[in-house]
Amino acid sequence: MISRIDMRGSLPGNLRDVLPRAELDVEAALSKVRPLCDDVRHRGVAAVREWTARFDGVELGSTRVPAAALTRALDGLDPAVRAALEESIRRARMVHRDQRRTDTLTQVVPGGTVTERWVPVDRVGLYVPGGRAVYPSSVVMNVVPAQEAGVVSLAVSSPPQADFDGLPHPTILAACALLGVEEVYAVGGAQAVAMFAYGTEECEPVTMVTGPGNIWVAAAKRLLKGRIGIDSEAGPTEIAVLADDTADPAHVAADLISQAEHDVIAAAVLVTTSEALADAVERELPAQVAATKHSERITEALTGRQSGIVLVSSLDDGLRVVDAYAAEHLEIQTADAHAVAARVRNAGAIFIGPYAPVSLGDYMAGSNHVLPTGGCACHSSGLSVQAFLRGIHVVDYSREALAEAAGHVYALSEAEDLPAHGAAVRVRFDGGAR
Ligand code: HSO
Ligand code: ZN
Repeated sequence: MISRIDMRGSLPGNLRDVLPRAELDVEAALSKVRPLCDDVRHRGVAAVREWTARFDGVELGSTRVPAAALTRALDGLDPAVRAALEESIRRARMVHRDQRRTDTLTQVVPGGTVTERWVPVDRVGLYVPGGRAVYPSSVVMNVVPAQEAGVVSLAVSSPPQADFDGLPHPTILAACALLGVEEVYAVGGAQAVAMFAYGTEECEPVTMVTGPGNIWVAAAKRLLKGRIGIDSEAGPTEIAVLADDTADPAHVAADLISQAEHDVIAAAVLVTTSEALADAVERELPAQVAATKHSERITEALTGRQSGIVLVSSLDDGLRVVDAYAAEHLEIQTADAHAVAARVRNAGAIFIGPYAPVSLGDYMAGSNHVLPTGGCACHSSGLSVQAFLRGIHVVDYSREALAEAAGHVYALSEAEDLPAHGAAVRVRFDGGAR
């Protein structure tokens, strides 16, 4: 069911191009999303309501979810799910609290210091998808780092569901309540991103929008980036597994299936030195897929061109392949997995050995599950406290320290033909004489 690429022998030079990968044409969606964003910009909440009626089939009264609905959702939450969410929040808080930055003061010269002061963004809008993907765990993964960064104003928006009286899914509302988020909107898609970016009569504009979403959400984020900060344009989920003959094929198959479960365009890639393992995983897959609930979606994901088994002749080659692929999630299922993992350069998150499956990271490891997709792990990291902070350089020089630097400033200002730059220093010492 899953395709196979044999790279034993020598690896192709254009590795990145020959590896299986889904393509998402966000650029094409931009032209559709632009008029919608402009409309929200000019007509505010009236436009948000109209686009919501059109796309979600819900006539909104207020776009804001009443506080009572949040309390009701929390009261109605299954106790086991509540306990799991609370534990997920506790573990994520532990990890993200350790990411907090302390200001650093550097004494550059006597009397001259630069302090890097870390300041959280003022207000964050978090988008939470609805429809097929109801992920309270993603509420946790976005809200916790923002809160630990010290963001004081945090709003969540999620599409209204006709089945739930035009409110977002109750599990999403309950997760917001558990996290202490009181400002929630029943708005989805690109109109939610536009609402956050421009503000409406019912929603103050934000400085940054984070959170996953479909192609329209990604397009709106790309369009409005600059006016607002964004985390990333989340693409379809990916798992890569680097395995040798010590890996358990049942585990490998289960882990590939677990991420294929997200979407028909999700990617599952096994990179292995062992043909026997490849054969065994191929035998495991149909049986495990048949036994699982979303078997159709999973089959489509596993048989799609974005998924496959890559055979390599050595672990060194395997590492080159997984580095070129730069997976969102990378599992290392090999002998001496710690040493192999230490050599990986490109991955959103790495899961070591037989007892760290990706689904642990999705919910309960304490790590963040908002990770770079589409190969972006070669230049970006997952969501963290750092994403919500700005480092501001605070420059503090005395008269003596400025005098000591003056000659160099003059030389560089002349070299760049910007004499007024030099003059701004000179004026402080000789009244501006040239
Ligand atoms: N694997 C997804 C996150 C997720 N899984 C949410 C289950 N719920 C992207 O990292
Ligand atoms: Zn997942």
